[in-house]
Amino acid sequence: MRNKKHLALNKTYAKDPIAADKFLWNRTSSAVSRRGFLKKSGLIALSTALGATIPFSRFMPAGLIPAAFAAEGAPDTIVGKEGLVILNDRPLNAETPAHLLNDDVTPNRYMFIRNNGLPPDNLDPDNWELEIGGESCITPTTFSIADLKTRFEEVTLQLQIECGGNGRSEFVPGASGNQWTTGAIGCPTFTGVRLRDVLNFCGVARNAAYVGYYGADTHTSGDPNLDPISRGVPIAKAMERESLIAWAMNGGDIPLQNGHPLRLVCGGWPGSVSGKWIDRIVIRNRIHDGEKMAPPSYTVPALPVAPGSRVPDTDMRIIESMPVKSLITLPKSGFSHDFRQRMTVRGHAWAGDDQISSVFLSIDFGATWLPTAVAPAANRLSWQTFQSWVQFPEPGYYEVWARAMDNQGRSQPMVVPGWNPRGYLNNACHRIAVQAV
Ligand SMILES: Nc1nc2c(c(=O)[nH]1)N[C@H]1C(S)=C(S)[C@@H](COP(=O)(O)O)O[C@H]1N2
Ligand SMILES: [Mo]
Repeated sequence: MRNKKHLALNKTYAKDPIAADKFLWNRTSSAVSRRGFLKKSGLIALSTALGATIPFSRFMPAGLIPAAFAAEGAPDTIVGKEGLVILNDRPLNAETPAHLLNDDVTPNRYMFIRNNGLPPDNLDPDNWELEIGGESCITPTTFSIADLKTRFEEVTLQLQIECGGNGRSEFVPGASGNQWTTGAIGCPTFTGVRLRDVLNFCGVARNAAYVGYYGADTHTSGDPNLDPISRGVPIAKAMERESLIAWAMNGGDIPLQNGHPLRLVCGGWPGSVSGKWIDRIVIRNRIHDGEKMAPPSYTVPALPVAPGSRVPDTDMRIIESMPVKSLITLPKSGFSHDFRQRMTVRGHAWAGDDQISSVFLSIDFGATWLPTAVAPAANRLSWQTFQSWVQFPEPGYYEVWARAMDNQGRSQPMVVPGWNPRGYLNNACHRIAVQAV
């Protein structure tokens, strides 16, 4: 339980992003129910920290940082990631509010953080080693980052990374895990080398089936024999020209929390396949069997199930390409707008391995839909920006809904789709509230 002493520590550690991780104060998933109310445990912790009970606690929104603490200097922010909403502090998980994702290319500070364990500290990029091996690797080889830079062609691509659990908070019955709303998505540029160039250099055996990664982060238990996560992709996805081993994000170092000094990026698939802090890649002759490869992690029922069902592992399939989705990033939900003026609406749409063919907007709860201008993708596996304007007929409360369609003719559902035990793949339409005045 955190007390005032720890809060004071926050201020000191706030200068040091690594240490700040360990002393972040915020709602933790255990202290807050999925409906957003403070649970008893969270309430006790909060009251202890405040030194007083909270008579109206039942009205207190879960994300609220008591003014008493806010005055001390917002202890809940991640240095270099201000504005992100922290969902869990150990491991650190933080999502980006929709309106902060308005940039065409997601800046480093607005890239969400999804950690399964604790990031490495005291890392030394100059002496970082990436080992390529596995039973289907012909010549296992170890590379420094300098080796990668000199031996292989450098590539820069804009690539979307979306956590498989983005949107989890909307499933009923709820699923355990971080209660992501809409903000576990980002699309920065990454610079590195093609994974396939490195794999081919080391020799890919004919029986190669899968490529798995290991990272230098540690399990929250502190047990050095446990991996927080070790996932991967089928060999075909690994060999795509957009699958990268990256050392830079938006032209600078990858932020520590996003995988500095080296990460894998396999865009369009659940973010969990894009390993951070990677120090080992294995070419496997079977489906990789690292941590969180097996059900229920990152798997969904092969066939639809009734909400709340218990699904046997054998009926679960590994999530591959992510579904079509869109996000309204301008204006911010809750915006107040002069109804006599047109209102610009902007956002992004993406569709896993596929492209977006159209994005439509509705201001009348889906009765009618207006087309938008959808910009071409910077490259394959990059989200696409849409823009249009709407005009409200009279003052009042409106919602703007966005609905994207991919080039396979698949569209977003209006309501939360296919319930699954762990709450993955919610691609329901995004909607924002607008007050026309
Ligand atoms: N080593 C390592 N790699 C990892 C993770 C992790 O916890 N450890 N999290 C994965 C998950 S579940 C996601 S969604 C993405 C998130 O990337 P980001 O934190 O840079 O947004 O990283 C993936 N790679
Ligand atoms: Mo994820």
